[in-house]
Amino acid sequence: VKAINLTKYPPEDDEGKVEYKLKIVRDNLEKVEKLASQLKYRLAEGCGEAFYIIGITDDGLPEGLNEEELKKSLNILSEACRVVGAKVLRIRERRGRKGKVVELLIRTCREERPPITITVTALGNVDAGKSTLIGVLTTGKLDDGRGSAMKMIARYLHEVESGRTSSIYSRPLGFDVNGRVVNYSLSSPLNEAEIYLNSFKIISFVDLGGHERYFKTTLRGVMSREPDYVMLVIGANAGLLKMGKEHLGISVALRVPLFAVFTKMDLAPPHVAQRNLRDFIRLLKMPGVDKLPLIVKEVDDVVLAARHIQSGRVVPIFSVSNVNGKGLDLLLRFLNLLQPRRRWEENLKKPFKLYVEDVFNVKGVGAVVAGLVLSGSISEGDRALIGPFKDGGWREVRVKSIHLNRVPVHRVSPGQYVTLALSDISFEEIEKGQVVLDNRVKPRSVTSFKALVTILKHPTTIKRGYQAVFHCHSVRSTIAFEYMDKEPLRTGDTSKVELRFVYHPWYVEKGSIFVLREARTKAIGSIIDIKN
Ligand SMILES: Nc1nc2c(ncn2[C@@H]2O[C@H](COP(=O)(O)OP(=O)(O)O)[C@@H](O)[C@H]2O)c(=O)[nH]1
Ligand SMILES: [Mg+2]
Repeated sequence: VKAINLTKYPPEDDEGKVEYKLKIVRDNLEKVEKLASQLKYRLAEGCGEAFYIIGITDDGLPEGLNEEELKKSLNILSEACRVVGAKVLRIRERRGRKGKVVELLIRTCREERPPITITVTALGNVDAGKSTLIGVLTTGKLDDGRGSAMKMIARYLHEVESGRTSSIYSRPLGFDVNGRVVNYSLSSPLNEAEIYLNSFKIISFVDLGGHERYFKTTLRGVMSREPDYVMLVIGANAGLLKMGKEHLGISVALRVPLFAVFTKMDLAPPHVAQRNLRDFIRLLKMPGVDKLPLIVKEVDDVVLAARHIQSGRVVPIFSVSNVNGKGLDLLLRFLNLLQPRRRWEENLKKPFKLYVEDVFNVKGVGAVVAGLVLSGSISEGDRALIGPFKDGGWREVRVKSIHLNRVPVHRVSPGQYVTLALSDISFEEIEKGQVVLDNRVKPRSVTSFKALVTILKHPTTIKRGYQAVFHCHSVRSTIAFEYMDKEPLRTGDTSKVELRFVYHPWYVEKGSIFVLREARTKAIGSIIDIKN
């Protein structure tokens, strides 16, 4: 395995949101213009956010600048920022060969753009402190160790929520251009509409709300919301228990980068917290998991953590107390710097696609479906297809209205978790796992497909005819093994297989990653071909 050097900068990339500058000098006015247009490009690449590192060469060598050179460089860069309407934040400083190297975060302050949204799913054992941590982070009010943070959330939600019930829910944490938490300045810190309107970046925390004990809900939380990151929460006094280990396994298997938060630092005796941290680190380094722990102790580590977590190899580890607030500042700084993993804009030109994760019957409105927009966009009044139904058929429906973060909107785009009110169909007819598609596509109702499957765990052997539950996006359905290149299959085996949906056709695509599960069996696979 290739080692990652956390303190070295890789050579500069022409694409992307990171720019290196050794020194910025003013020769004439044109220079600022040129700098501004380059900045605009970097900002566009980062959806309104860019990183500038001053004092290093394009090869990533930290030369460093003296105070005078640095001041001049920053002045010119600030001018360029004014031209494009952006803000500069200094996030990290270190010594180079001849002086300082400064890392900057630049954000556009233009109002029109929607906030960058990053989905973080909280996993970990029941009682680890997940809901409390999310509550404390999103309200800014500390917990009393007896569940007060959650009770407070319930009170706030009573004000803003209209009795929506769902096993999985999300809570937004908004940051403004200056990296300040928007929630804390609101009279109701969980007012989604206000957060959405005032934030530059939103961390949308997904909480399984007590359902983390069920493998299938956990999978749903990780698969259908396509999180950018998993936040593995561990009680410092109890350590990573059995369920937490299972959650770590799921995140690793699905290749979702993760960070860990040890809570209850106020409660755990230091030697117990130390031992549990050591055990967790040992687990991270085990073959098959193969991660690089990064213990975050100071601001410097935060910047490294936010940069390197994206590789999927590095696992930043935080230690906090939800009761005395210790460590939360570093975690908040980290969240403010966290980058979206997926470039959703690339999916904008593709046909509309949304898997139905939830169905509601709303009084006076009718059938409402909720799900993540995976590609394309849809507007109020548009027609769309929904299906497949049990007989393989599809139905045309009309989108009556759209809600995003409880705010009515006319149009939605990829990466947004939305609800669509549909007409020409009734609530009873819709099933979770169906897909809403652009009505110009001719969708296939898939019954069989070829896949590459790896058996993560199975007590005996798998032969033809074996059945398990297939999980992909929000599809949950029984499949049967029709054929396998290698028969029988045992734990650790990887093989090409043919799978068939036993009771119901579904819409799945080549390249989709799925999980198979049955009693004590777990397997992961990817679809390589659709059969008809
Ligand atoms: N002393 C202390 N108690 C905490 C802390 N975080 C959570 N708790 C308490 O631990 C209990 C379980 O927390 P909860 O958020 O429900 O855990 P979840 O099941 O992972 O969502 C609650 O009574 C919290 O008040 C902490 O940092 N310190
Ligand atoms: Mg909870």
